Amino acid sequence: MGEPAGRDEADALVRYELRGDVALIGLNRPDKRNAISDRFVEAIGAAVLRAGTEARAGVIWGAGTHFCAGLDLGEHAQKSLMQSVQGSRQWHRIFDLIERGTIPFVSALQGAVVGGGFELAASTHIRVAEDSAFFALPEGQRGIFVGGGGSVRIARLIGSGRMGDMMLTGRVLTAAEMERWGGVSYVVPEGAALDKAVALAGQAAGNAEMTNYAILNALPRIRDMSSEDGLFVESLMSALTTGTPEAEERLRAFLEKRAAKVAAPGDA
Ligand code: 1HE
Repeated sequence: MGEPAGRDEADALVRYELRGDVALIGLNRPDKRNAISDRFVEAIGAAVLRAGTEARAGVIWGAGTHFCAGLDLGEHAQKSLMQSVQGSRQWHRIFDLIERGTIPFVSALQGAVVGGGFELAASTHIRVAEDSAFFALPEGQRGIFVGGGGSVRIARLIGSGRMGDMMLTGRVLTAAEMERWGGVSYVVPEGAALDKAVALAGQAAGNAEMTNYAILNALPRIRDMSSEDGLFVESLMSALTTGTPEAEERLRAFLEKRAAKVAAPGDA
């Protein structure tokens, strides 16, 4: 996959680059297929926080031929029960910074998107998969369970029945199959995921900040509410976003014919 050049530290676990309004966060442990250790998940968290202060959207990508092989099983095998619980809780905290932070994230996926790698991708807001991407939850084969938020995020994304199928049978899905299951939004040819993800992040970066904040923080909460409560919170969020100076200017721009119209797919 086409990797970004320039400002990054090749020997760091995470590569970080700011491209305009978009922060590119690269998982950079290709010799271990980007398997996530304790130190690695901390580095991802630091990069996500940095992106939240410097960028208006972010992209998470993986160096090498695989996005991420999940939990570092070598490190995990050495853990006590309590360390294992604490490790999982730390993944939850850090992936929550992605899912319910201040800026939207797009993930660019190729090769293995496995176990914790799928959990990481599920914490991003948009998933772009290359044809080579494959998805699996081999926790059952390893004798463990998901611990990076998958039972919540992946189950809600593709349905707990399908997630259960993946975990029980070790089923491996192609990018096209995962698209049919709703787990990825875009399937692109080899080498095209990063550019597509950066373009989508750029689009999202152009939205009003408060609208993006509401998408990240109100939508998943409304999903967890009753319909009645969800509709009420929706009305409050709607009024709150409308009341910002940014919304006033954007609405005026449309009414004064200074803003782009919505174009039908395929239109220039
Ligand atoms: C690893 C890991 C890992 C690779 N932890 N070291 N995840 C899994 O069960 C997936 C396990 N990995 C694989 O099935 C394969 O490595 C891949 C399909 C991802 C890639 O295959 P391949 O042939 O390209 O690479 P490889 O030769 O298997 O691996 C290269 C090296 O990476 C090798 O180390 P080396 O020292 O022998 O070179 C592997 O041992 C190492 N490696 N994956 C540690 N995961 C928060 S809970 C989440 C729970 C889970 O994520 S469970 C799923 C775990």
